[in-house]
Amino acid sequence: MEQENRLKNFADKIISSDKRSVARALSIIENEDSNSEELLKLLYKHTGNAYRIGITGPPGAGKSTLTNNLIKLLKEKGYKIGVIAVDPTSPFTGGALLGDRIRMQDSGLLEDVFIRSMATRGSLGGLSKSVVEACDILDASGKDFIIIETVGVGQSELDIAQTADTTIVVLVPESGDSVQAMKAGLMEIADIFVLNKSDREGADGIVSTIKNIIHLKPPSKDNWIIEVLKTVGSQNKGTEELFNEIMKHKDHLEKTGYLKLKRKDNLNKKIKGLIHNKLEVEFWDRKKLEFLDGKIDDILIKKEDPYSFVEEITGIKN
Ligand SMILES: Nc1nc2c(ncn2[C@@H]2O[C@H](COP(=O)(O)OP(=O)(O)OP(=O)(O)O)[C@@H](O)[C@H]2O)c(=O)[nH]1
Ligand SMILES: [Mg+2]
Repeated sequence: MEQENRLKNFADKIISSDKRSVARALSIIENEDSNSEELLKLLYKHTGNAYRIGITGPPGAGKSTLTNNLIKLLKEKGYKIGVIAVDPTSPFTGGALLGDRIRMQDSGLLEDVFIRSMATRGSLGGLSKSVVEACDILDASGKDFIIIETVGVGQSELDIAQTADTTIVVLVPESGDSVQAMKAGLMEIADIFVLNKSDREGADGIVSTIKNIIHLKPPSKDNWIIEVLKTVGSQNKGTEELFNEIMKHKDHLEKTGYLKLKRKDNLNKKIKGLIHNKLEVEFWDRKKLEFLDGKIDDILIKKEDPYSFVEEITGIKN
């Protein structure tokens, strides 16, 4: 009972936008603390008001720089902003990471802006789950916009991007980039393309290439036309245009009813994901793990097959 009250007070503080409580809640989520679900239950009613913007693209494309520019602009317009930066795990980007923090701190000092980095640890599914839950916390705390920065290299990043209402894919004028992006599935998820570092040579050529690729794609169900914008993040050029395009997409999604549809679809996936996790965690008790350990060598040397084993351990026949 006392525990229940404490959690309720905690949730109320988050809803009233208390920065320290929001920070604590994000740690609880990130550590997959046992309290996290109880907290999320209390906050659920208060989510759904923030507009979620995903920014993804290859390492070093300028995602943090653009995020920083957007934060400043949104802030000037009087919006409350939350940012989740999903750290790349690659040790090669360690230096850039530190740079991220420094640049982001610029905006971190602003009122009504909450910035948090999250580490890519644990399982892949675990990461996107924590990131989405972190967004829910920021959402419940009354943010108008939430920006999620991820490096567009893996499946979990694509999952995260798909939970955003508007996904921005950032590319740069470097050879092979657009081809790489296609391979990484970034073409599939982009609502807006940004060619950053367009102060560099070859920018217009890449813009044409991206436009050609977009034209080859079948039109999206909601008939949204994907634009390719040029920015120079380091000079804060093109930020206003990017903001306008985001708002245009937001407006489009709202008017066509696709925002609701997209969120419903995400909710459906989320519930299925939660069930999947619950069942899996519950399933693998010590006895079953030992049972698998005892059998794995026999399966390896083909004395038994994995399908029969699964039938046996689950008791579910085909
Ligand atoms: N020339 C040029 N440099 C830029 C531009 N935008 C950003 N940069 C620089 O590019 C470097 C990488 O920028 P970040 O914003 O950290 O890129 P990122 O995509 O967030 O990088 P990761 O998070 O490490 O994947 C920094 O040194 C920026 O100053 C631009 O428009 N032109
Ligand atoms: Mg970054």
